[in-house]
Amino acid sequence: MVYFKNIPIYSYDIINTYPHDVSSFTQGLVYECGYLYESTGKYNESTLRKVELQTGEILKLHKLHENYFGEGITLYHDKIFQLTWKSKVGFIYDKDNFNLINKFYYNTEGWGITNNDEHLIMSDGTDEILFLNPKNFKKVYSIKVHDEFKPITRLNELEFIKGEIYANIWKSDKIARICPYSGKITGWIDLKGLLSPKEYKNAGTMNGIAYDSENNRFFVTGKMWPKVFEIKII
Ligand SMILES: [Ca+2]
Repeated sequence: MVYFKNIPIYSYDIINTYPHDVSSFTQGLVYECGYLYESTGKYNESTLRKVELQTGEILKLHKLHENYFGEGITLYHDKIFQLTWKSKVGFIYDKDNFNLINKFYYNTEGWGITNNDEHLIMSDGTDEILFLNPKNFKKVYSIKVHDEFKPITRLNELEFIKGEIYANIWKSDKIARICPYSGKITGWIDLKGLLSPKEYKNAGTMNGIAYDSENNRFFVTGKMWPKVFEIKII
């Protein structure tokens, strides 16, 4: 195991690859029962989509109004919660038909979202992670993410996995593993080299972590990446 500033740095093995829409500016990613749910960003291009993992086929697509820049999503009690970047509004959809059920509002930017079944867990681009009541969307508490020396900012797409928060760091090849109580970084996963140099030319930053809890499978992708990778963390 390699350590940096007393924090373990994990590497990866590629278990499998799946096709990914290269026009997809990935902002949120979750997995359930053979399907990925994905949120994409950019004004006038933002979407929510249901994608078959194996084929990359888009089975359902919802376009956001042109004024909204889509951000993170999470699946909570058969509903999809989707953030927008600067509009301070989130959308709640029926998971099965993408019908809009409700909206919710927040005071920060919206970046990533996940949940631990008790709270919605949200990042806003800073070092803060907010824990929200999923019924009234009020902040219950928050944590400040840090290593031994400094705050870790630009926390982006999130996934709550086995008691830890995993976070993409915007413009970085690393995923942070975060203690949800203290905010302390418990590890880094260095995903450099996932895409070949040629693939990387047309691709954006890594963003998108999804977890298959039934089969313990871990998926990552990025903005305009040609592939979704199933990886094993080592
Ligand atoms: Ca995620």
